[in-house]
Amino acid sequence: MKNILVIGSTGQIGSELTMELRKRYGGDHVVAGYIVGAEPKGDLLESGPSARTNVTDRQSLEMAVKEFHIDTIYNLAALLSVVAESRPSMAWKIGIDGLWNVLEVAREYGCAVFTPSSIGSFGLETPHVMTPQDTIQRPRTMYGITKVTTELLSDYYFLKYGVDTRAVRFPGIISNVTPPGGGTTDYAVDIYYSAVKGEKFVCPIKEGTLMDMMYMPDALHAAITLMEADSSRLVHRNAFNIASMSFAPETIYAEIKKHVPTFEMVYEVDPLKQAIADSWPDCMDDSCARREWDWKPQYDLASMTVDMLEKLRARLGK
Ligand code: AKB
Repeated sequence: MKNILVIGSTGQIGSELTMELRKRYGGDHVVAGYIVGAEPKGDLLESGPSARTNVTDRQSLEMAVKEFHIDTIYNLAALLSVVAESRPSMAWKIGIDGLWNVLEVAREYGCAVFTPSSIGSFGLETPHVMTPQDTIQRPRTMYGITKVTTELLSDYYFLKYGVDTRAVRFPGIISNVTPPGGGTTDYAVDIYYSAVKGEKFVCPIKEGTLMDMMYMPDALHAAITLMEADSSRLVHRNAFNIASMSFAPETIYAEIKKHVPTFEMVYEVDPLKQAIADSWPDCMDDSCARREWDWKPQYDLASMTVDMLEKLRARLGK
């Protein structure tokens, strides 16, 4: 990776991934791609170049790739699972028509492409415990359908045209910088904000619902090391299961309570979120990622909780 374009650089993952890539590759070599209405600000704006790149507008992608001699594209443009259910055609337009544009530009200009998939690519018929790398997927949400299509289309461009496509299936990502918007796993971020603000947390997910989660530093490490990995070792490409922790609401609540003893949580289950969560794995088997590109997470629930509370307290002045 010499010159990198991050599409969706102001989103939850993009904002931190762009800064991390700039630390490693130099500010001038990492372009923050944004859409009108979500322009980069502060450090993101000042630490390197930015370019308007709307995945639904192929010309905007081509202009950025040509101007900055891009060889690697991180395509993070997508709607999350809950919002995709209320805007299915938009989810398809951004996730799949957009991906098509990205892959076509990558084919023409010889770029490698990372387009994440998710635990949302699995469905009710998927084995839920230690979900294998290669298994039944068949999701019934529009988010899941776009994620399975993303995996297939990315593999197609690799097999047919030799485009170097690689991806991971992200679990719910927990971070303290840019909040997620419209996901099923968002509760695991929101709960920390409530704890630090001294508010009671209303949990939209039922007790006992297990989902894979991951702390942002591990997610960034995965996205970067996979793209840096030796291609000849990769048996899989789109997309690798990666895992670091799996928990239910009562477990994260109990972990936070160790540090904030007065913290309270009540349940008010959201049926849409619950149905989506019930169709996702309890925990994934990530042995292929470990074997093929040495994936190894750093954080578990306890160490993530210490770091999240410390960072949020500092940022919110609590
Ligand atoms: C969501 O909840 O929609 C995302 C995901 C797990 O893909 N965080």
